[in-house]
Amino acid sequence: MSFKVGLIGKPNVGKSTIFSALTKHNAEIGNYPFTTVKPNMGTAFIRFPCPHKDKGRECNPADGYCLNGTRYIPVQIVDVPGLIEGASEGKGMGNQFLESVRDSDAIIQLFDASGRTDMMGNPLPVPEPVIGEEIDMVRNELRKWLSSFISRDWERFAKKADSSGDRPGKSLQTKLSQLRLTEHDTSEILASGVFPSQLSIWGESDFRDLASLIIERTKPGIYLGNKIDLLDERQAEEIATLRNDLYLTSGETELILMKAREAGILRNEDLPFEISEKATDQQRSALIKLQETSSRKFYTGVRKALEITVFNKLRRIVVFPVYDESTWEDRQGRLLPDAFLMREGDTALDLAFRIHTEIGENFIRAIDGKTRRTLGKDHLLSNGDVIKIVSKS
Ligand SMILES: Nc1nc2c(ncn2[C@@H]2O[C@H](COP(=O)(O)OP(=O)(O)OP(=O)(O)O)[C@@H](O)[C@H]2O)c(=O)[nH]1
Ligand SMILES: [Mg+2]
Repeated sequence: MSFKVGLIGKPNVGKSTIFSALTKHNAEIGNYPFTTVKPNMGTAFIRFPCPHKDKGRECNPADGYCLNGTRYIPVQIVDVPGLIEGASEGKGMGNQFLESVRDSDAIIQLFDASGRTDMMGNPLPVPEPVIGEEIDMVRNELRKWLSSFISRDWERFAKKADSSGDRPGKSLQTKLSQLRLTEHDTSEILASGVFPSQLSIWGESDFRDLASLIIERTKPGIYLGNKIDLLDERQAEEIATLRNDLYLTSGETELILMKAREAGILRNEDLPFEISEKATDQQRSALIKLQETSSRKFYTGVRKALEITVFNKLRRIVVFPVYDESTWEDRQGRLLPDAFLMREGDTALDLAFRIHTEIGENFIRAIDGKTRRTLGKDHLLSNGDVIKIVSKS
C-alpha cells in the first residue's frame, strides 16, 4: 500500500504547479479558476540517509532510487480541482473529486499567500489577502464532504451494527474502511464520550463531529502558502507566524528549478546552487535570482514541505526489512530492497504484518540487523532500523 498525500485548496492557488514541481509531470497550469478538471496523480520522492554505506556497496531499491547515499522513497501525490464555497452542494467543480483524497494518508492544504486571487480563484489586480477565510472555507468544504460520505446509507448500517453484537468500533471501521481508519482509531473516537452509544440514533451533528475528528486523526497535514515570491519579508513573516503548521513556498520557483535540474543546468537541490558551465549567461542570472528567492527566511522548498508533512507531522519513520540480517539482502541478494514508512510507535510485529499478513500471523521473533540482537514482537521500531523477521514457514 503506497503512501498518499493529497493537495487541496481553492482554485488558482498553484496546486498543479506544485504538483508538477514535485512529480515532474506536466499538469496543466493557468491563471484562472478550474484549470484542473480531473485529479492528477503522480509520484514524488522524500529523502532519507541510506544505511547501505555500512555495507560498502550501493543498495538495490525495489521502489524509488538511491543517489549519493540518499534514499528517495516514493510518495503518491494527488492534485485535485479547486474547491469553492458550496462545493459540497455541487458548486464549481463540486467536491466529487475529494473522493480521490479519501484514502490519502495526509493532506497539504494550499492557499494563496499573495492575496492576488479572490475566494473563487479569480485573479485580482490589487492584492486582497483572505488567508484566514480561505483556509476555513476549504477546511469546511472538506468536512462537509466527509460528513455526507459518513452519513451515506447510515440508517441501514446502524440498525444492523446495533443489533449484530459486534464491537461498535469494528463496525464503524468496516463502514469507513476507505478512509484508512484502523479499529484503534474508531474505538478511540467512540470512547471520547461525545457520540451516542447507539449508532442508530446518530444525527447530522454527530456526522459533522465525526468528520472533524477523522480529519484531525487520519488526514493530518500542513498549510502551505504559495506565491511567496510576490511578498516582501515583513508580509511573509506575518503569514508564516499565523500558526505553527504553516509554511510558505513558491511553486513557480520550484517548477523552474526542477526543470533546470532535469536539463542538467542546475546540479543540486541545496544551497548554494551549483550551476553547470552549460548554462547560458541568461540562465545563470535567472538561477541566481531564484536562489535568492529560495534562500529567503520563510521559504520552504516543496520537497521539504512534503518531508515535514510525512516525518514531522505524520511521525513516520523509515525501516528497512531484510531477509538476511548479516548481509542486509533479500533472497535474491539485493541489498536493502525495501524502505518502509512506518508509524512512530510501531512494533516488530507491525512490521511483520506490513511485509505480509502470513508473516505477521506466524511471527516468531525479529533480529536487529545492526546489533544482531533478538527482538520480541512488542519491540518498538526506530528510525533507520534494518530488521529481519523470523516466522514459522
Ligand atoms: N507568482 C507566482 N505565481 C504562481 C506560483 N505558483 C503558481 N503560480 C501561478 O498561479 C496560477 C495558477 O496555477 P495552477 O497551478 O494552475 O493553480 P491550481 O491551484 O492548480 O488551479 P485550479 O486547477 O484552477 O484549481 C498560474 O498562473 C501559475 O503560473 C508562484 O509560486 N508564484
Ligand atoms: Mg490545477
